[in-house]
Amino acid sequence: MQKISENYIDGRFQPVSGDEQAPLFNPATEEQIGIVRLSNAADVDTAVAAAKRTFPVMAHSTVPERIAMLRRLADVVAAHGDAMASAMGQEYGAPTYFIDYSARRAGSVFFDMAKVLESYAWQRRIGAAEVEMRPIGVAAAITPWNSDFGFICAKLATAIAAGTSIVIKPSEMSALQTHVLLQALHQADLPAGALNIVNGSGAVAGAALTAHRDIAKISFTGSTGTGRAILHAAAERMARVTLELGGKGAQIILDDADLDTVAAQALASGFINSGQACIAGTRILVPAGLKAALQDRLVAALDHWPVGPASDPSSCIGPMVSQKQWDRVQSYIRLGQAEGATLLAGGEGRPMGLDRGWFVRPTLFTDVDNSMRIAREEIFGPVLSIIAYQGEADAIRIANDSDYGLQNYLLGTDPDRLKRVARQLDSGRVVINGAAHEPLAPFGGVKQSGIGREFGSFGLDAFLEPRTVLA
Ligand code: TXE
Repeated sequence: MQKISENYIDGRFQPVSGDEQAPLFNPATEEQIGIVRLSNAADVDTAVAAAKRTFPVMAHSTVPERIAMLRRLADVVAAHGDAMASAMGQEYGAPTYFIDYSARRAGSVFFDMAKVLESYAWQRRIGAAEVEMRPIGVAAAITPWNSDFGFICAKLATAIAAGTSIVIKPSEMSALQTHVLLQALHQADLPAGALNIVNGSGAVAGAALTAHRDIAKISFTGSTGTGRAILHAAAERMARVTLELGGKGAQIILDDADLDTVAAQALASGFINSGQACIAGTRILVPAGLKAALQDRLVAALDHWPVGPASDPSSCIGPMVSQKQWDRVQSYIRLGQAEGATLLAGGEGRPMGLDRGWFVRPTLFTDVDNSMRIAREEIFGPVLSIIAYQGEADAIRIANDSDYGLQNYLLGTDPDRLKRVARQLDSGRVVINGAAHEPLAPFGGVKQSGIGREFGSFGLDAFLEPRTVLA
């Protein structure tokens, strides 16, 4: 059993002084595989003080120096791809395809940010004014458990590119993965104090970090409820925030779509990362006249989504991260039935043959009305709702009738129509026919999906403040 009892502060591993601990589990076996010591407010103070001391060093670094740091980070993370993949499988249980995407490609975000720096306009002339983009101050990042490496690397890359130092509090449920990543990051030889990572709970270390007077910027990915609490904490001193929160994406299937292709695509977007993804397309909107035909195809396509542990490379859906998340998904499956939705596939309990582990049966609800809670709330598991619509305008209305607005999906054949519908959707992103992720394009949501954008130059802007000089 692995014991994680150190933070990474000021360029070295330092013992956690807090005396609380939390167990770490393999979600596929429910066995305890580790234990992490949780930081207290004093540990957070130490980390913020180190970041504050180093801030001037980072702020005065040149763009070529930052590009060199980002390239070193990319190299060391790439070199640890196998160790990261193994930790992610053990502690999170992600299926192989997601591990390949998330753990083995985590370092690419550093290259992406280096690319942004090559052409970023730090000095701009606007009429008679000279505008200079300046690092915002010491940054904090709080990250969740559903893609530990991805979130940590993306936020770190942005901080380095901006010339700020950063304190990161990852999820307490991802301590083994974070530990492996840190072995890599340590080798990048960043200025001591540029990167600090504290293990700890949200309630203690997370709250201490977000309330800290020396933190000028908070970048958070996680639940909408916690995002709201962070926004309150930041308001006190007007700290800047980027919040990447929940989602309830719609997948609009237009009436000219090829249903065979669409069924496979809809499951891929709905079950991504075992359904534990803010970008999942969990509401499948289908023309009423095509509903029965699509349902048949969706049920047939479920055969391509076997559930199992990360150790089985054929698994496409892994376990939920924790007992708490498993219970939450089960409660939504019960709720859907109580609300009057029809269970088309799946249901409560574990899939056949998987008696241990927090595995969920991939579940399709149909006859769902968009006012039902299963259509309005983020479930964060492989549970999808099929909703029938009457005409294009109705589809757009239903898609936009949501408290969330992170990522919607469109499936159809007429390119002009797809673009026209996309422009009417109220979300930070719209993905047409399974188009690939564009790493430099802005990512983030509207409404309760969050505030601000990450990635590319938009992400960098959010770690900078313009100063205007009029002469
Ligand atoms: O999230 P939390 P949880 C959603 C998803 C999931 C639900 C609950 O719907 O079912 O949230 O997951 C830290 N001050 N998403 O409870 O609590 C916490 O320690 C500061 C969406 O795990 O938001 C962790 O590091 N920090 C999502 C991080 O916040 C606090 C990803 C996320 O945990 C804190 C994960 C506090 N008061 C869950 N309380 C996405 N957008 O992808 C907690 N934290």
